[in-house]
Amino acid sequence: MVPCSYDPRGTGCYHALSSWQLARPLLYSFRTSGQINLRLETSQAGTDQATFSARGFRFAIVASRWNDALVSRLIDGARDALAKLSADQNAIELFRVPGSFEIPLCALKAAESGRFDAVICLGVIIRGETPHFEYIAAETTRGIGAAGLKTGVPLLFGVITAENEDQANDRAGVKLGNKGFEAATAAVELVNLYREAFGTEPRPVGVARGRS
Ligand code: RBF
Repeated sequence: MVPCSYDPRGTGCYHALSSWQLARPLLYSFRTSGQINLRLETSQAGTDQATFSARGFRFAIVASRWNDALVSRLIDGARDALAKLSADQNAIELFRVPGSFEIPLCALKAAESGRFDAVICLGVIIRGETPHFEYIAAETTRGIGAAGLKTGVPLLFGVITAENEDQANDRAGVKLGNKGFEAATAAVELVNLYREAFGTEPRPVGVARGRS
């Protein structure tokens, strides 16, 4: 049971978290205090508790303009998640690029700038009548993954690849959650995980950490 819902259009109740998140051995629950409880699902439920918050971390959102009506809803979802988790509003920067194909390079530059703890990539790719869909989707996915591995900065994949507009619509806040909200939530989880597990500190506001 996930008590958090994301329903900007008021079309009904559904979970903000996708099935893969629900299937994981971690339970998420949002609190009004702007923190997420992360609980390991064990027979001793409640004993392994960690809490995470976006406070003090800096986030870039890289979003395409192609399919703008849908992508704008992903951006709203991402902003909403970060606000719920107490991110500073001036710690979020939005970069718009023409299409999803351009997301990886902009995300790489954002990650390399040293100004962000995580980069949230948002786009909508809809299958058309030509093979472009395959090429753009594959290159966008590969490029975002490569940028994350190259820089060591968590890059979140909030790019919808859909057969048609209805499918994309469902994933941009109508029936199947909002992939922007989910990507931003995952970003906050990761920056907290990396700080806890590997001691990666948040980047001080206004101080760029250059490439070494
Ligand atoms: N960009 C998207 O983000 N989503 C799309 O569904 C999409 N479809 C495209 C279909 C065609 C035939 C072309 C030529 C481009 C498409 N793009 C799409 C734009 C692409 O990501 C990129 O911005 C442009 O190709 C310019 O490099």
